[in-house]
Amino acid sequence: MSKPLVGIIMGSDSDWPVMRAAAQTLADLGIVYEARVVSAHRTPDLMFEFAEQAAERGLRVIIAGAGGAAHLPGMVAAKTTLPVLGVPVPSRHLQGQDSLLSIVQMPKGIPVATFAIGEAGAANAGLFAAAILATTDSALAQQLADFRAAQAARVLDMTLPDQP
Ligand code: RP5
Repeated sequence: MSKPLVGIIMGSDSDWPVMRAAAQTLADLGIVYEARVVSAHRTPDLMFEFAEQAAERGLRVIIAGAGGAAHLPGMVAAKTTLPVLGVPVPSRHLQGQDSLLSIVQMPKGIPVATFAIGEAGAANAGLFAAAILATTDSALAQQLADFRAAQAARVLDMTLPDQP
């Protein structure tokens, strides 16, 4: 098994049902990934270790999902120059708006690319990670083009039944 190119991290196993969409997208494209729980406030030392070692372990992109006070993507981005893609996970009380705002409002100097709240954001983060890797992998670029063509074909095939 080759080394993972994308690291998917999240603050809790409760984030996995959402973050699984990123993993599925990468798996569908044949991209080797790793997925694990790393919490900014509950395992801060592990978070720093993960971020510090990510590039030397061969990761090229990090996807970080978090809910509520979503400091995980920002703190990881502060400790690595790898691109960090943040996914706001829906939270219990504010439905992920807190996650979204706290990930997207990174102060100047340390960027986190921020995606939509929830599963669509996780899937798009997977696609965006693939697009980053595809800049140096023409076979993957072709796979992404094929994915889009198949998606377009599905839409072109759509019909609307029971029209009054
Ligand atoms: C965050 O707290 C996690 O990213 C999760 O979205 C949220 C709730 O965590 P649990 O209470 O479900 O473990 O750190």
